[in-house]
Amino acid sequence: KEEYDCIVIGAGVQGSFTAYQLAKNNKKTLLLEQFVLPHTRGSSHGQTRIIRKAYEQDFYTHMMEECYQLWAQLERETGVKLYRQTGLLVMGPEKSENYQMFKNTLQKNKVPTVVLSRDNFSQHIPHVTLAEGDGAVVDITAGVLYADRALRTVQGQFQKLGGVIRDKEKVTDIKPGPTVKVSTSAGVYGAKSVVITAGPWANRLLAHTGLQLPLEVVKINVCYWKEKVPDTYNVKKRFPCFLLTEGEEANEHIYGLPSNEYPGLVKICYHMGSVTDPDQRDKQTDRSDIDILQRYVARCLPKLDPEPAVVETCMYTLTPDRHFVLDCHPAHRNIVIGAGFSGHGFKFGPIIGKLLCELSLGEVPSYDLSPFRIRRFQANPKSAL
Ligand code: PYC
Repeated sequence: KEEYDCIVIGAGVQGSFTAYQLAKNNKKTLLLEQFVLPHTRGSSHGQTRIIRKAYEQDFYTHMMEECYQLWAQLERETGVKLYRQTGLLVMGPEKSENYQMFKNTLQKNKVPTVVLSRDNFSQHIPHVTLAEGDGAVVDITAGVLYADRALRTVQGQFQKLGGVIRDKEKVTDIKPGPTVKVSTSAGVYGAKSVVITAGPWANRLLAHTGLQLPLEVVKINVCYWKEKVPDTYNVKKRFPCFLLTEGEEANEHIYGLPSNEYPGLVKICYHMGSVTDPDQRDKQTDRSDIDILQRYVARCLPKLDPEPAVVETCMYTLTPDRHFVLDCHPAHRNIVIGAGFSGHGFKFGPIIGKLLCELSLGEVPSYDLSPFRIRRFQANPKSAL
């Protein structure tokens, strides 16, 4: 059997950055992926993602400070452009707790922002309706990450450092021990530590180790909306990404990105979907998230056709509190878990990679991981399986 210092299971954004960090630390690392790479069957595909420091909780904003630097470092190392600054417009009921949490976190952490008043809103953000009672603040350094390109780039760097990627190799068993034994559809490997970053498949893999986490997998309809007049909401016209904390249509966030990857099409998604089996996601045909978005687009984005022109699929793996799981396995400390990214993890890839690498090397993690520990689920039995 082939021996490694570490095996990372799942080559999405979190697994790929973890493998890259391990290889940078001179660890002999194997990155396993069940599908042929690149693929669109998990949660890391698509041309763009939002990057932002605007968050309800400080701890994410703090992590993003360093994370922006790590994205820039990867850009410098490779000469590949991965980030484009657009700003992020945060809107929501001025008096709501959620909107105030975003605004406070930005201001407390001295993130460069512009607060827009109702009077000057349409001058800065034309063709968007700000609902009665809504406030608006722009996180200036936010922008777009080129997601597919980022994934290819980090995997390429990992391989340049001597890392091994084996795709189309599904893990069939994990046997914990001082040397963890990982069996796949193609072979058996041993490693001093294993990192599980399998996205929607996390619990399937954890079942081999006697652990289940309270994770729920939902299917997201990623909708693209056609501009009635080309380039109204275009990245080149400095139209920003946006986030509506809550609105007339629903309580969950609505996100938008300026037209960029598909000319004339603006990406807008609802931050919730319907429960799915990750291997059967095409069987989940619920469109209630699309109905919500249609009503929102008709109300607030008058220069878009309120019928999605393209609908793509993604999956979120949700935890009960929507915070990540970044921890060692409670019974097998050399098995490390990165899971439950709850639809907002992509932008954190470089810092998650660093943290999971630190955990797998037995180092003290660079950030306080208490919001991300598994024991929080045990403290609240309702949220544990
Ligand atoms: O976390 O910014 C985000 C995001 C946008 C769409 C889904 N998640």
